[in-house]
Parts: sequence; C-alpha cells; structure tokens
Amino acid sequence: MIGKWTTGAMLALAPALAGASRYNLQDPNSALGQDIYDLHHLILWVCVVIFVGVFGFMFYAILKHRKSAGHPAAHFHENTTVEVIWTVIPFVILIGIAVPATRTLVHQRDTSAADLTIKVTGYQWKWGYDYLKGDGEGISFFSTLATPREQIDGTAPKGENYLLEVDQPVVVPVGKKVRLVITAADVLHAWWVPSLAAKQDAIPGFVRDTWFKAEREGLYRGQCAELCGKEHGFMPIVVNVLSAEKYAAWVNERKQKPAAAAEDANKQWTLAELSARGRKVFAENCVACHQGDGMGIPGSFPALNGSKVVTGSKQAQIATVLHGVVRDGKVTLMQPFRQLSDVDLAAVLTYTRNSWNNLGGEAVMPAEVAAARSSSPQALHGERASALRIAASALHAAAPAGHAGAAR
Ligand code: HEC
Ligand SMILES: [Cu+2]
Repeated sequence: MIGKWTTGAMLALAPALAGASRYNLQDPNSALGQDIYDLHHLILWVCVVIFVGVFGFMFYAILKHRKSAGHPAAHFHENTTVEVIWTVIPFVILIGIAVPATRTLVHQRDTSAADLTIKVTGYQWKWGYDYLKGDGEGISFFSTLATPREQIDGTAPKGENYLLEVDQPVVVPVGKKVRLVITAADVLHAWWVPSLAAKQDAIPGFVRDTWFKAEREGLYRGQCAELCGKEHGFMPIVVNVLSAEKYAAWVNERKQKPAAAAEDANKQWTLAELSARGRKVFAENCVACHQGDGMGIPGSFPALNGSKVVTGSKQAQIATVLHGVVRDGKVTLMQPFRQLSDVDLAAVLTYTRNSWNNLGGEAVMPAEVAAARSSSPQALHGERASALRIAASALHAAAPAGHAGAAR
C-alpha cells in the first residue's frame, strides 16, 4: 500500500527525479529492504508536505499581514482551538509514522528460523566469515580488498568497483534466510550492505546478529560503516547471491580446497616460484601496513626491508608472522596470519627475505612452516614481548614434534 502510494508520487514527479535517481537509495534486494525503502520514502513525503504547508502558511501570513501593506497588528492571547489543533495534528502524524516504523523494526530484529548462520568477524582491516549452521557448515575464510594498489596510489586508472571488490565474497543462496552473528577482533567495525538492508555494528567481546534474505542473484556490495582506523575505507564487503544449485556447487568446491592445499604443500618449490607467489600474498595481506617498497610507515609499521627479523633466523621470522606480535599481553596490529596456508606463508616469507635490499638467497619451505605450526601452542598470550615467544618457538621447532606443548 505504502509502496503503491510512493510509486504513484514518484511517477508524477518522474521527469524531475530522473536525474536524481543516482542520489536515491540503492534498489532493495529483499522484502525487508523494500519495507525500509518504502518507510523512508513515506516519511520523506510526510516531511515534504509538512514543510510546504508550514512554510507556505508562514510566508503567506508574513506577506499578507506586513506593516507596509497597512495591516494592523492583532492583539489576541491564548486560543484554545488553535492549541488543540497544533497538538492533535502532530500527534496523529507521529502515530501514523510509528505504526509502519515499528512493524518494520520488529521484522528487522527477527533473526529466528534462519536457513544459514554465518559468523562475521571484523578485523583491522578485513572480514572473516565462518559458516556455522546450514549448508556449507564448516567453511571459513577471510575476505580482503582486491583493488590493486596501483589504483589506490593513482598510478593506474580506477576500476568500476574501486574499493568495493574483494578476493573472496561471502557466498549465500538466493531466497534463503541468512542469519549473521557479528563480532570484532580488535576495534569497532560495522557490517553494512545497503541493498540487503543489513547493517550491524561489530563490537569486540560482544555478539550481535542481523539477517537478510536476498531475492535476486548477483553481487551486492557494501562497506565497513564504523570508523576503525587507517584502512577503514579499504575493507569492503561483497555478497555473492547464487541459485540453490550454484550454491551447492560452491560448497562442494570449498570442501575440496584442503585437498588442493595438501597437494601444494607436497610439491617441491624453488626459491623463484615461492618468491613469485609471495609477491601476490604480500600484496593481498601485508602491503597496507608494510608498504610495497617494504619500508613500512615510520612510527607505525616497521620496515621489512633490512629488518633483523626478516633477514635473521627463519624460525623467528616464521613465528612472527604465524603468531603475530604480542606486546604487554595484547596482540599488536601485527596479527597472526595463521589463516594463510603453509605454502602461502612460506611464499610471503621467502618473498620478504629476498626482496628490496634483503638478499639472503634463502627460501622458507612450506614444510618448515608446517613444522612450526604443529609444534607451537595455539594461542600465546603472556606478559612478555614477542622476543621471548620467538625464542620459545625456535626452541620448539628444534625439539621433536609432539613435545612442544610439554612446558606447563
Ligand atoms: C595491520 C598492519 C599489519 C599488517 C597487515 C602486517 N603487519 Fe607485520 N607488523 C605490523 C606491526 C605494527 C609490526 C610491529 C609489531 C611490534 O613489534 O610491535 C609488524 C612487524 C612485522 C615483522 C617484524 C619486523 C621487525 O623488524 O620487527 C614482520 C617480519 C612482519 N611484520 C611481517 C609481516 C608480513 C609477512 C605480513 C603479511 C603476511 C604482515 N607483516 C602484515 C603491522 C602489520
Ligand atoms: Cu572496519
């Protein structure tokens, strides 16, 4: 009903609005999105009518009763009729707005009976997705910005989806209710995809939820909507809505990934191969902080070019990137990169070890990363800084596997 009303009003104003459509809200891709869209337009038109009415009357009264036109001033005080009217009319308007608004809000909060539950975690500066329940349960990955650095630096022309493209979109089936449970690992973020009408703050230590049910297939884009630091504008969200069959195929393909990774790990890699692959891993995961020239940003992010950790013992370098750097019991911005495969980690370590002025000529093999991974405790949180941890894990690496966790 509201939809028809707004559509009618929009049609009447079509010529004027044609040029304005790019300033309109995005086309909704869910029933809830349509409700929110209609609610917005309903209230906008209510505001327009009030605005025109009040200002029209005011200007009319000012012009008509101005002194220069010879109008004598009136001398009345208190007029009960007028007071009742200007109390009752706004009251009716507010109730008229509150009814559809409350209905939409209740609908929006109803996350029950979902077909699929995905946990969303905000990180500085990427999104993590874990499929908790429903088809695809167990799938888990990170989604990072895919816009090439050259476009950001201005040395290449900007693409169509500049800063709105990721390496791995969230994939969901069309027409299914998807519940998102949202949290953050470091600071506040917010998961926001306008066309799906889903927007929720991601708060460290809390879990909040929201939901959407996409009605059409396609790619839907959004962004982090809570200022979260230097790369806040560089952690977009892309949702890929697929048909039921295509979604099933995707789930299947994802489930086969570990097999492919194992194959990769058994391959004999040369330094050149690892380094070439590492360049890509670096561009996707490290460049935002350590910069393409490896010089970092003085005062914030250390240079890897010439770094003692990068050019020193392999164990220490592996430990730094595998576990992140802990200071005063807190993980610094140098977070663990445990989510990268052994091959990707070996590649990026080899690349940084053999780039810029780092000319060690030594490769880090996937097997070495695998050994460090399996021999080190899952999470290291302690009072000491990374040096201690690195030393410990170097020791662990030297000890026979299985004894590593023996320290109590
Ligand atoms: C979000 C920013 C950020 C990202 C992304 C990042 N780092 Fe770091 N990195 C840091 C910070 C900050 C430190 C310094 C930590 C400390 O010592 O307090 C650091 C330290 C390091 C060090 C130790 C350098 C030294 O000389 O102490 C290495 C090695 C390193 N990072 C490698 C990597 C690699 C490889 C990647 C990509 C897989 C990566 N980093 C991604 C922020 C980042
Ligand atoms: Cu963010």
